[in-house]
Amino acid sequence: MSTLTAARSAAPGKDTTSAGGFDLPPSQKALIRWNLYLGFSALAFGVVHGLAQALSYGGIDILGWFPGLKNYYQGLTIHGVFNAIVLTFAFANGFLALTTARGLGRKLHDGLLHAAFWTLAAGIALASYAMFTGKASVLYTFYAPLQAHWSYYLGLALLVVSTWITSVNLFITLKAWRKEHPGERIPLLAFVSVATYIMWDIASLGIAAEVVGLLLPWSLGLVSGSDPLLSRTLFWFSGHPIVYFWLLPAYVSWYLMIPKQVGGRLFSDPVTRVVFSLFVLLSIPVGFHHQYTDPGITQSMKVIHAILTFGVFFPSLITAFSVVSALEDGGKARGGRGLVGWFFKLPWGDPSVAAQVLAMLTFVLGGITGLINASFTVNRVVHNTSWVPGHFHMTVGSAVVMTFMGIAYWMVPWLKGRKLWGGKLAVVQSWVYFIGVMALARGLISAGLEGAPRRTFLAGATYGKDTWQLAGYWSAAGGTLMFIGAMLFFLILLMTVLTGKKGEVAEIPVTTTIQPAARAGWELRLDQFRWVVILALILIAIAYVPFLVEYLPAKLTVPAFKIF
Ligand code: HEM
Ligand SMILES: [Cu+2]
Repeated sequence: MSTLTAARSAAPGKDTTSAGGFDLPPSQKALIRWNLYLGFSALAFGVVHGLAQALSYGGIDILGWFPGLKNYYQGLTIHGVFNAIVLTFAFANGFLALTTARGLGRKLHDGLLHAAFWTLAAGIALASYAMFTGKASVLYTFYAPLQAHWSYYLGLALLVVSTWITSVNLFITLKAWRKEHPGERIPLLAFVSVATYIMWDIASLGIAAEVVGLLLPWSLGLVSGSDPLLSRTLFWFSGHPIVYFWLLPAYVSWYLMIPKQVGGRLFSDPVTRVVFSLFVLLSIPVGFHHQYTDPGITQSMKVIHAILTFGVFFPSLITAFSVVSALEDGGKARGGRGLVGWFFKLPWGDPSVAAQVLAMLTFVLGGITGLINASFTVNRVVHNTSWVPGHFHMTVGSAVVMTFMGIAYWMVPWLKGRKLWGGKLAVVQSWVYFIGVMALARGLISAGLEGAPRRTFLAGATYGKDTWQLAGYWSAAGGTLMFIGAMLFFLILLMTVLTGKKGEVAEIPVTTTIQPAARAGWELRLDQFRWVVILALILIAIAYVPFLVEYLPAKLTVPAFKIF
């Protein structure tokens, strides 16, 4: 009998992660909650300028509404940094700390939880100072030779350090658990959370080297020039895997929480472990796919990265299969019939579910457009056009952010001990944001195919094409709906925190698993992480060492550009 059938007949529906009734000390809950508050406050600032950007594609200029804003790029920098870096880091630090604790059934390290939070807060303060005073309008990619104030680089560095401190916290908690559970498999919820941070720890070394080794000394006047190609390469060493650092916390919820929330079960524990291990392995050696048009990198290296990029799509395909199978299991348990009938039987009235299932739908198109970006030749058609933000608002701008919103709908009540305020409004909120992002993406993508540039204040441009006009209206209308959807979310969150009914709140949702973890064989090695880390380092060496050997030492020759 296969393990699968054995599991079905033996123990269907057993929570394999830990006992229910889990709780954390109030001080730890408060810190985790403040991570979410900081992250979502950043989002609130970020989306305000998002509205201006979307309207600009429709030819409408509202920059005058922003007191103190010096130019479009200052706002666009805040939009990118706050949404894509601050929100995602703060959320991961809070959420995956909680899932690790829940998975292992134990509390976290107090001091490290504090240290991560305050480092994050200091990073936000420094980067905000630079951005809001107009000293860092260099966008969230901060390509040299554009130069920002040192406080911007130091602030971003501290944000990364806060994720490292969180990693140490997770590792220490895991180590303590291991001591008490020799020979046991790591509970799946903790495994996927720790794997996410291991991936990011390796990935973030590139950006750390760039900032500490090149940009920070340069902005302080300690070295005379910058090396644009080397800094771009180090940036994209981290810049591709960062998208998995955004996405994997969402996957943690899709794999292990949503099945429970819809009344279904996760298909397979071993498959889930393999998928997260594949992300550790394959997320990093693909950065040159952001540099297809850069000179100074050989064609063959770019091709290697292109091929590996299609490799990292594979675990995402397994994810699509796994997640849909869990949803189908839930929908059928709720009486859904036929090929698609189960989909409509999902608990669409639960705002946490609605937000996350809609998030998954946006990700289908986000993934497909990503494959187009990754294709060596087709990339030329869309490179640096508005197609690109069209693509990533269907990934990080919706699949990830809507999942975070959906998680917040149970997590903030759980952390705060208050019921969610405005449940029905929360469902409406998700639909408004969802329809908005689809319209925005429709506009940006079609304009991009007609050559409309990204990172351009089109409302003030003296050129344009007729075909950009209708597309621009789609973007403007979609962006406005997204903005309204985001504002509704903040309202619901604020009202929950301030006025939500006190009392019993639902437990943290954790799914049961149809196929349990293997008890013997090679799979046990996955829990040691070191094997997959060694393999990942080998792949990274293959992908980057030839370039570095040919290119180094750094050529610090290009003088700073300060346009704004
Ligand atoms: C109300 C919601 C939002 C609207 C209307 C919006 C709109 C836009 C538009 C039109 C652009 C293109 C600007 C240009 O290229 O000139 C853009 C860029 C961007 N957006 Fe959003 N966005 C929203 C939310 C988000 C969220 C939630 C995220 C991520 C979590 C995000 C991440 C980004 C990033 C990283 C960029 C690129 C910035 C750059 O080119 O440096 N956006 N957004
Ligand atoms: Cu990438």
